[in-house]
Amino acid sequence: MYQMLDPSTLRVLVTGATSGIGASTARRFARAGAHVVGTGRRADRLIALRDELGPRFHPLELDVRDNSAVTTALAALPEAFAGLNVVFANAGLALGLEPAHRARLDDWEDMVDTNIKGLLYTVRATLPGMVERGEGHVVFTGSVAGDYPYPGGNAYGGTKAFVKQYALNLIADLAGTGVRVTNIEPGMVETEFSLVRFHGDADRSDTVYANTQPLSGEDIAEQIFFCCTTPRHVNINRLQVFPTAQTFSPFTIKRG
Ligand code: NDP
Ligand code: 8X3
Repeated sequence: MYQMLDPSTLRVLVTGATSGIGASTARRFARAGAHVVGTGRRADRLIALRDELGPRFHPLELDVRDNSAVTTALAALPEAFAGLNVVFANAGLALGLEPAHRARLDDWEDMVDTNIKGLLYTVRATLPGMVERGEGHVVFTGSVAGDYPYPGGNAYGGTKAFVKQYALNLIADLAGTGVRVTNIEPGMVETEFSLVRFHGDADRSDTVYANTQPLSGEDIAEQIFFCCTTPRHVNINRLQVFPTAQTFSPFTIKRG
């Protein structure tokens, strides 16, 4: 019988655990017996998860854009959660869907600060320990937006292309260390993602998911759980996951 890892041996960090993919992933691992540290800026959501999941979940209010807060908090985890061996750097966002010449520069800056710099701070605060211990797994939430261009994807897709290439470069650096790296690249997942992208416009965000079947946070959490519980000699570099109702854009041709 094929031997998967025992999830109760996993000490998992999930950034962006207050909603969507991160919340589903925190639930998936904690319910399977792992210890899970969940972060985000909305403390009330983290406390609710702690109430739901019990003492195997440790809430940590954290803005990933604040490097000193990230470094300090992750160096001071309670004993049961220290010695992380899964780091899921998931916190991120898209802001706006305007063409580049009408996009807001502050939206672009916020995406770079969160999706790129926040992710780098998370990795830098946790990777040396995993290398030292000879065991670990870094998982990113990339996106199909980092693989395929689409109108309005401009800076958001750029940040996710960064994540994809950074993941591959980490794999190159970490060969032989016992630390593995996976970039999950989902298509459309129904979460608070579009509500955030459209700056709280619920009518507009609802239209994204109307009359179709998108992926759910649970769908992605299940893929992550699989990647993280494969035996330690197996590394899934990239995993691109679309709902069956979605695929690539055709080429655009302007005529006339
Ligand atoms: P949600 O908006 O539901 O969740 C985003 C999470 O990121 C929240 O927990 C939020 O927490 C956290 N977050 C955002 N900014 C910060 C910050 N500065 N500091 C700490 N936490 C932060 O969306 P998703 O679950 O869909 O998004 C998760 C990841 O998945 C993102 O990286 C997104 O780009 C990616 N993705 C999403 C897809 C989709 O279609 N939904 C498809 C492909 C990728 P809080 O606000 O409490 O801080
Ligand atoms: C989220 C998927 O296609 O909305 O990363 O950019 S998409």
